[in-house]
Amino acid sequence: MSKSSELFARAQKVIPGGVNSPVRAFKAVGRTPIFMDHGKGARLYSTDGEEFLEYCGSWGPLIFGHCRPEIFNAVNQAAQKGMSFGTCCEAEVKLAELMTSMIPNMDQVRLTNSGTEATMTALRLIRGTTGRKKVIKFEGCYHGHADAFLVAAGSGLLTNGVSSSEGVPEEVVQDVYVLPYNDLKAVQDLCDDIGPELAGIFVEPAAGNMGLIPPVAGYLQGLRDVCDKHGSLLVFDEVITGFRFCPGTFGMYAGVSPDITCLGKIIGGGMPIGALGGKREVMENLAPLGNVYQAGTLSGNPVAVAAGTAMLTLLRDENPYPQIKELGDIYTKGITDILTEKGLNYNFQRLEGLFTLFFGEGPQHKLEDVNRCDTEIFAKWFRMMCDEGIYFSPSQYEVGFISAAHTKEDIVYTLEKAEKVLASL
Ligand code: HOZ
Repeated sequence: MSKSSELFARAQKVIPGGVNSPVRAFKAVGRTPIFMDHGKGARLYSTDGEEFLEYCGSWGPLIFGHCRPEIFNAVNQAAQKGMSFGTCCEAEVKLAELMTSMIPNMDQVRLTNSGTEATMTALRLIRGTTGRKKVIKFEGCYHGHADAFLVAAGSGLLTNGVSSSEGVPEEVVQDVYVLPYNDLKAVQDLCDDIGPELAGIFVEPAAGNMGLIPPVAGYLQGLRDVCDKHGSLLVFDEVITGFRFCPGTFGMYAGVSPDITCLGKIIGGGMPIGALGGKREVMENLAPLGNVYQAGTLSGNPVAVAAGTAMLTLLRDENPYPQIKELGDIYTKGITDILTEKGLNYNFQRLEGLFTLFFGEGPQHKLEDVNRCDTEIFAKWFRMMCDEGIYFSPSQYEVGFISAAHTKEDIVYTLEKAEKVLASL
């Protein structure tokens, strides 16, 4: 019996489903989870000693791969001074200063412990600021696991074949309107009706929890215009996209400015952290200045913010984005050539370092398009690539991440394995 299987058997006795986050159970890919022991650069090593060239990167934040010395050393030094104070500390001010200097439309930022906390607070904040209840979200977008967002949500819910969660009272979601992604007209039509009562719109500016779905031309600006027309607030959930496209937000990359941006693990270089930030007049409605409440002992934790500061400083000073783009170009060409050569009707979507190979005909613009994909074939692809030592995010509904720790040789190696596996699916 492998060590991973042994650990999974033990885990199932003491942790529901044996996992602390559902996608990790590998239910959708028809095998048991691989327990990882350590990571280095673009590679993960399992407890059984297997080596994986990986494209999950802890779901995005590891833009420099595992254990980049500057980030590791920052954590080490901070931890030696204390793990948690539950008080103000200089390090949290430094990270906030850095973030607001890198993101022009972020006058102020409130640090949380996860992306879920950030979006949950943003929801309360837009309702508190506007005095309105109604919000719009999109099918297949995932904004963490706060009650109001667990309707037609992406990521683990889609992976497990359920669109909403039990335990969420109807009253909590009755003011949440769900529309198809990338369909601006649907938003405009609904807002002709509910516009004056609309607190705001939540959107992943490039969707990354139903596979990768870029916004169609004009979509994000259209959402901005709808919000402006009705006095509503626009929230970009950038837990997946933040700092993946440029040393700032996807909003900056796309040239559209939201009222609030939510960020997650990415600003902690892999440590647990989250943040919401935006215009001063909105942010100042948060307690203790305003009456919208949010709090947390571990918010602004000195170790997490030290990691984040090291990470964002590296991103700003090293600018790894052209390198990641170049690797993405090589991978895209390689995969599309293989698909064409083999006459396979699958569709590869990619933006810079984010990608998804959809096992169905494309393009994928919205959840309905993704739902037509063959998840059984995806599962087979995932398992066979694992056997070849390549680890992708374990669901058709998640994205892959290319990091600055990957090399051209890594991409070429991955393509060789992909060609072999695609030929035998
Ligand atoms: N929902 C996460 C990806 N979008 C997965 C988190 C995890 O299992 O670590």
